[in-house]
Amino acid sequence: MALLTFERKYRVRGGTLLGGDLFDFWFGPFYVGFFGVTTIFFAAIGTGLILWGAALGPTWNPWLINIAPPDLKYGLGLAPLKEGGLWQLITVCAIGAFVSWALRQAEIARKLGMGLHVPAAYGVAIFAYVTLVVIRPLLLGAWGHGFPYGIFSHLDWVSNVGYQYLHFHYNPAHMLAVSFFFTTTFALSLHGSAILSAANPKKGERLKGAEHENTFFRDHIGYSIGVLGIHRLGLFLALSAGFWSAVCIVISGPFWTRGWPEWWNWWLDLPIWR
Ligand code: UQ1
Repeated sequence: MALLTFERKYRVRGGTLLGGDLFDFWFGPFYVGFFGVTTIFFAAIGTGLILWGAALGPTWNPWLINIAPPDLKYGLGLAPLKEGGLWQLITVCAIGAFVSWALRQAEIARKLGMGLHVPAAYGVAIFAYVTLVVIRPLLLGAWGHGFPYGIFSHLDWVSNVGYQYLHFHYNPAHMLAVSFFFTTTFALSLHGSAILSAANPKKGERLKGAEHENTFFRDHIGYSIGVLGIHRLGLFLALSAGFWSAVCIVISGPFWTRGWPEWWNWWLDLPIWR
């Protein structure tokens, strides 16, 4: 079935989670849906608040614009708008927009009778963000533990929080996260190159498929995970990277307050060395 025919056939009502038929239509190529409307709503208000916060600041240099979370003295309460309240509202809008977007993905997947893998995967990215700006600040007792919204300022935050634990690379969950990020890029480069080498032949050459891909890896390393398996592995690796990233920061402070190198003393203290 040609793509245009397919889209006409599958552009049908149903599969919505909320709002019934109300927003169940397309705007040009885009599905609207209840959660398309809520995404636009939160994204527009959030962007407006960011512009307001930027206007209050000393610069319009995009690298240097900074919207900071409240001072620690405000604890888990609401702060005045110009003292972190904007950051709090922007955070609400961001989470509203991200969750709306995930639910729009879920509605489209349901409409097409597909699995919910895409919204589940995107949900892990949302989880990592929510861990930084909600879960960890809640556990530490102040919104001021969230990261500031700004390009350089959030990099400075990462650097400062890292050095607060002396050497973040000794955080075992950080080690796992980094390893998963590297393995993800390695797997995608293997997979992308495998697909292009088979499915993008020179003019006049024959298209190759799964048999060639499987045989390449069996000849090369004695094992092929298969054309479905490589996508399962890729999803697992990528979600693990995001998951362990969230774990590595949420345990820093709430679970471990000293330098991360010191955490490894449990190894040096094992009775086998005595
Ligand atoms: C692989 O086995 C495979 O199946 C045929 C692919 O699909 C085309 C791949 O892209 C890759 C990279 C592999 C090799 C992966 C492992 C874990 C052996």
